[in-house]
Amino acid sequence: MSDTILIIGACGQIGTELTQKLRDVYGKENVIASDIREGSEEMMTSGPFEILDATDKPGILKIVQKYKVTQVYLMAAMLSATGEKFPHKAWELNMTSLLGVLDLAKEKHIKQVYWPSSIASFGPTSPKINTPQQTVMEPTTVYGISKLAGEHWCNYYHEKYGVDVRSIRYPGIISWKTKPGGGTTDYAVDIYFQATEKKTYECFLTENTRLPMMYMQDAVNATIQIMQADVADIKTRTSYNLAAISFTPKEIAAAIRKYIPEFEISYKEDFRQAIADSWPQVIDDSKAREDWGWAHKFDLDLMTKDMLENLG
Ligand code: AKB
Repeated sequence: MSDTILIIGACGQIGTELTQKLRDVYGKENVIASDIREGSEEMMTSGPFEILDATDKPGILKIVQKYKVTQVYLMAAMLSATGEKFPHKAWELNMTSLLGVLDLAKEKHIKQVYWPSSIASFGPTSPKINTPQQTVMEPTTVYGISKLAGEHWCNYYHEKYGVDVRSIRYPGIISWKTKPGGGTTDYAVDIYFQATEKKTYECFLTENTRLPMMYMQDAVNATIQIMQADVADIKTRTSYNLAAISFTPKEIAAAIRKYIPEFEISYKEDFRQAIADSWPQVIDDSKAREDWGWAHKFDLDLMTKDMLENLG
């Protein structure tokens, strides 16, 4: 039997592009997009779409049964910066949605689950350079706490009930189709929009704040690759470190200046600086590369060229 996929949170930054790619790969009728509200015209017309609250387990089950869904990609989440403003809401959304979907897999309604973790699951006591797959993890944001707890719930459901759940710790994701909302790495998306629109950008992080990042095409490919990998190759059931590029605001501004020489950046840090300072700078993702063959394609220059071509 072929796979039928449900994406929860399909209208978010990653969900939007993941949905289109999955529709290309699996056929549009086999990929059901869902979100709490309607999405772009492309999203609504390129395949089935359902309004769905990620925390509503009976509502998810109804859709699973209606379409005979076999795989769920749970992309709905409240990110780091918004999570600090609404800690209880962040915990409620991030944990209730995950436990509901894991239960549906445990109850054998679905066969496979994808759930994203994040570099936010690390904290200030984790090594900052070449942060290993397994190390000290003491996150200081609610988002990070929910991601670390979620990783261990995934592992628990796998060990205890045999649930086939797979996960990646995403770095900051950069894209031009849909903007992210409420994250700390969002500056690396906004900077491209402002560079093309206004030729200037005021950054909320300081110039030498280095963070792990990745272009959307790489993130979408990694997500589908881990889900398609042979079950024997998935040896980590908490979440895999995943890396591509690491840069600072000063370095991304210099990369943009190669194409827009008059571009200017200024710096005015806000509360997101403390979040960024608590995260790794460079991630060691050798486990993902060894176990299921992960390899990134986009470096800073290639990504900058593609972003500016698409936004220009
Ligand atoms: C955020 O900044 O909160 C996210 C993330 C790194 O998970 N982009």
